Amino acid sequence: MCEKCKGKFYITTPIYYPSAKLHIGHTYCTVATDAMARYKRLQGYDVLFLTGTDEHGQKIEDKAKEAGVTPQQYVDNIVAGEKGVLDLWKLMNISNDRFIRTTDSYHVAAIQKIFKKMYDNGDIYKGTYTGKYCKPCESFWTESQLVDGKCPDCGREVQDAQEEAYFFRLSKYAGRVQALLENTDFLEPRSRVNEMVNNFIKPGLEDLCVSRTSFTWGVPVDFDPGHVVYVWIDALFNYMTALGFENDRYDDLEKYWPADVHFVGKEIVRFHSIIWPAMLMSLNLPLPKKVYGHGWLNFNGEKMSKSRGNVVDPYILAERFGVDALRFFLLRTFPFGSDGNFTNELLISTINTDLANDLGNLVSRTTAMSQKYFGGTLPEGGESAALDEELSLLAAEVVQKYEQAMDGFQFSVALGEAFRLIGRANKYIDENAPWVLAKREESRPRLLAVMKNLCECIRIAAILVSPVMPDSAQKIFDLLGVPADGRVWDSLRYCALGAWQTSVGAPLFPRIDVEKELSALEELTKPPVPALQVEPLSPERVDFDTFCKSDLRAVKVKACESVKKSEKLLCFTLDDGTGVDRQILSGIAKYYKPEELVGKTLAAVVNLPPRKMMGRESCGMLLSAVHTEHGEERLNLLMLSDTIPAGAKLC
Ligand code: ME8
Repeated sequence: MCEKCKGKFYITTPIYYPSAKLHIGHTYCTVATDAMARYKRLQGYDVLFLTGTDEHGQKIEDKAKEAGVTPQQYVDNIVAGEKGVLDLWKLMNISNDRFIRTTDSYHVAAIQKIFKKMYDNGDIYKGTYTGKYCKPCESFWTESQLVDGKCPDCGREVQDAQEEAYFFRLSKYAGRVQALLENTDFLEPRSRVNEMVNNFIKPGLEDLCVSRTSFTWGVPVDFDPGHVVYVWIDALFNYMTALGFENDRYDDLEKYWPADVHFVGKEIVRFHSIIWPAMLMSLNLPLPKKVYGHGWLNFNGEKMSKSRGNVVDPYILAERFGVDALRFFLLRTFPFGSDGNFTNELLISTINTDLANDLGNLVSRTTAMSQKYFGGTLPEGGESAALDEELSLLAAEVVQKYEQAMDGFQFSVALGEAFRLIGRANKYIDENAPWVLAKREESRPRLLAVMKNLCECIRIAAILVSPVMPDSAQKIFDLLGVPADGRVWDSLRYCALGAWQTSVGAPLFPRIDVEKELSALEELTKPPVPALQVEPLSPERVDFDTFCKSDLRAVKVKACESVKKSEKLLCFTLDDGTGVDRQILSGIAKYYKPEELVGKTLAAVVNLPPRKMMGRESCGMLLSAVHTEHGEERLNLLMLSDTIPAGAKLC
């Protein structure tokens, strides 16, 4: 390891199911992991940041079948296709060092070896599985674990399952896992420990079914054809195969394992804090140092899910607000360990308040004044005052608290600290009133010091926000002319009085018009209206005799005119074959000009009782075809061939 390195830091995200496009909830965890990886790199750690995709399992097999493609084609499209997982991480500026796909051949071969090792050491054995299976979660459950007869993780229906299967002796490790959870800080936040111990370990850990025979899209058990490895074994070991465990593709196991932290969503804490350590214990492998279970991002109070139609598209948000603003919002707003409620209003108000008003304004006021009073060149020197010392003490305190918060994965607290400094600096401008100092030549040394203190606060704040808003931080450094060695963690000591060369740029975070943006977003995220819609068929039956009572006839239009004071009605004079003119009023003025209908042969019901409309009598009804196109109602009169004589019966 290099001398300057503080040590290694191995961090992972869960590997995502490519069963549908990813939404902002998935983005949340990956952005958090990315910010942590960048923070550790900033501090001088040798970081390995792993993410990837978990591509096996029945759900994928089913989805591929539905789509009429092979499972491999299906996952390839969602992972590597347009606006797929890889595109999304690129867009979100995710700095992962490695990306694993569980369909990668090195991983598949390694999983087979791992499974065989646990079989050989007696921790995997063959038996019969009877129980319940939740397809969407790929989870097996015993009757007693169900909640109201449904999957305890997702609340959906479970299926009966019975088949010959391999089992992992999870029960054997119950005591050791419980001790690990209770006596160490392996699992955080601490509240999740009680949940695991009370809900899963204390009621009795049963052996875990770890193979399936009812589908084929998985890693085959090579010594027993027909069985595929349970997707969670396949998935969890990604954290090690991606370093080279049981394969030659990589050679980083010694350097990076055990992982320093696995970031995972709360619903998969059980797999990571019970099953994962038990399997590692079975193979006598070192355990990861920590599993951190973050909360869920809900949308307007509900968990995001494709089936509820409330998934928020990160592409739309990033395009409209900018990647850094979106990353910032996710980490500043929601405490990482708890659930958060995503709303468009909250997103916009956070951007306007913190980014446009506080940070953006501080940078633009400072650079504009530096330009105005000093042409952007701030030479060495100046006159300090007590206020500057207060700023410098605050900066030191902020850095220390920021570090403490980041080390505890409290992104929102850490960013709050950076913004405490930003807020104080904005107030410092008002207290020092540079525009007043600029009026007197003798106050120029003080004015110079004020400008440089502001630059220094901004520089420090930019370093602190850089793991979360990497591009914006670089833009800020550039605007202040900060040299490379002033952009790093080790330069976080406050030293305002060197020289600065600033420039003025476009606003970093333009203010958003709340009302306008909210309605634009609503429009964009509205479920698309189907291009063509017709009314559903009526479930009610009409008996034949009743139907035959309707007298339908061909009629010819002798004259047609609009009805005064009515926007809807046209009045038809019709030849119905009787020799006496028939008058029918019809509400179709929106669709036809009267003159274009004269001479046409139409279909009419002629034995309806007469009724008055706008003072005129209507004797019957013209038939038309109605449908909806792009949300608008369309109507076409039924036009018959002109060879059909007036009065011909329609039947
Ligand atoms: O669980 N808010 O994959 P996955 C916050 N393949 N986090 C959310 C979220 C939301 N609304 N929706 C999803 C899997 N997530 C497994 C992991 S690891 C060996 C295997 C998080 O694609 C979720 O909590 O269903 C999980 O941590 C991650 O996205 C991946 O979910």
